[in-house]
Amino acid sequence: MASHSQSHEKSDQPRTITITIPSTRKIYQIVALTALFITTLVLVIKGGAHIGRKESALARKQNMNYDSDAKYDSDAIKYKEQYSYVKYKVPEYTGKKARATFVTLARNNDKNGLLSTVKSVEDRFNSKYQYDWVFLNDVEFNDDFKKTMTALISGTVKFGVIPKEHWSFPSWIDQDRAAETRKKMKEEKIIYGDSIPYRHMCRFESGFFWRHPLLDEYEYYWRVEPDTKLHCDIDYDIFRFMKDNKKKYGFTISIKEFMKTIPTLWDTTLNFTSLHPEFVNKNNMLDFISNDNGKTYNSCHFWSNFEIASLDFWRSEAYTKYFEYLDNAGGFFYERWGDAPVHSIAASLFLDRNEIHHFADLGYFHGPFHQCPIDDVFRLGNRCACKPKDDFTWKGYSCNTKYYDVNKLKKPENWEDYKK
Ligand SMILES: Nc1nc2c(ncn2[C@@H]2O[C@H](COP(=O)(O)OP(=O)(O)OP(=O)(O)O)[C@@H](O)[C@H]2O)c(=O)[nH]1
Ligand SMILES: *[C@@H]1O[C@H](CO)[C@@H](O)[C@H](O)[C@H]1NC(C)=O
Ligand SMILES: [Mg+2]
Repeated sequence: MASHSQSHEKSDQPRTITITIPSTRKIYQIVALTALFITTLVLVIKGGAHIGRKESALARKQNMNYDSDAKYDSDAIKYKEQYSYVKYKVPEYTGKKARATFVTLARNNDKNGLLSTVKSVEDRFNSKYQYDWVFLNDVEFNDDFKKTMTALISGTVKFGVIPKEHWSFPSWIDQDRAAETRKKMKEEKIIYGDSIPYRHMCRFESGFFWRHPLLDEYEYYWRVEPDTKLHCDIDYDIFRFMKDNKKKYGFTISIKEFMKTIPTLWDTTLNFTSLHPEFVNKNNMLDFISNDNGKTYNSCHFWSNFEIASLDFWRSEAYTKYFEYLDNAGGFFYERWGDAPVHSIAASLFLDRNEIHHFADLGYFHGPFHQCPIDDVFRLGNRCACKPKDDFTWKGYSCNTKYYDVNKLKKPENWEDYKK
């Protein structure tokens, strides 16, 4: 704001000077005018800076209130504020909508990685329905991030800070043991093996994102990560599809996990289910995640950087207790448990298999894998901007073939042409 007023004043300056003729009186006038001009300039700049300060003081105050009070439910209202930056306009959707939102966990420096991601989601889907978008961060989002995302997104955009206790070591974690693991995983060159923030991220996505007060009002969410992309047009309301068809968990890509990151996750899970057999669904999908009827985990999981799912599932007693059990076991820090296997094991055990849905039709990219519909009629009809030969769905390292087999789903005619 300050810099804008400044450049405007500057452009007036040459005009004032060119009308002067050198005489003593004129020189006095010039000096007086220049002084007046500088004073005005200073006042304008100060005014702008003052407004800037006021905004950040407000943001600081809200943040402080939040940090100082862990009872985030009662503080929810402070986060409901909408930013009123410049925003792109679309024809307003007035049809029926689900109670749903996009949710993105990001750092301030993820802004650039989100530009084309958000644009692809808006262009392919959201400009038609204008669903909200919630951004969460372990520190406050800066103004640049907020105004950029607000400008790109057709729905209401909200920014939240994660409470400290959702992004830190729980008291019962033995720090030496956690440090020992990181050292060992670094030596073994396990990706993110020595990272502390990555572990906080995995624990947060497993147990806490859905508890943020900004998500309280929603029933479904769609998780979006920076540097991902939607390849195809989506011309139906995906959230209403979830609700109308009683779906609780939707995925695009499934894949095998790196077992060195989760050596005791399955045994910990078995200990939990023997304590709580009542949570295991009678029509579960154990055969997707285990090849030996539950003795061992086959490492198949839904790639959770994309998720369209029910928040009520994570809020359920089964999942809440499961997460608590895992968190107490400490594997987020003593190993490197990812939110993908945690979510996937829970969905496969606690949901009815009919509540899980494979979105085969969206076209999706998160490095290094693509989902690209191999059916020509569909791909061309939905303007998919991807190459079917890049499609990961039917390749050996994917778990989708297994998913289709255990659920007796019909694969596309030409799927075997895309196995390699
Ligand atoms: N606020 C915040 N967000 C983070 C942090 N680390 C990761 N994230 C977000 O958490 C999500 C997952 O992190 P990624 O680094 O993409 O993890 P990944 O998908 O396993 O790994 P990549 O293959 O590198 O994408 C993304 O939405 C990130 O923006 C962090 O320290 N702070
Ligand atoms: C599971 O429970 C058994 C019996 O209490 C125990 O010996 C074992 O260590 C537990 N496994 C894990 C991974 O927690
Ligand atoms: Mg990622």
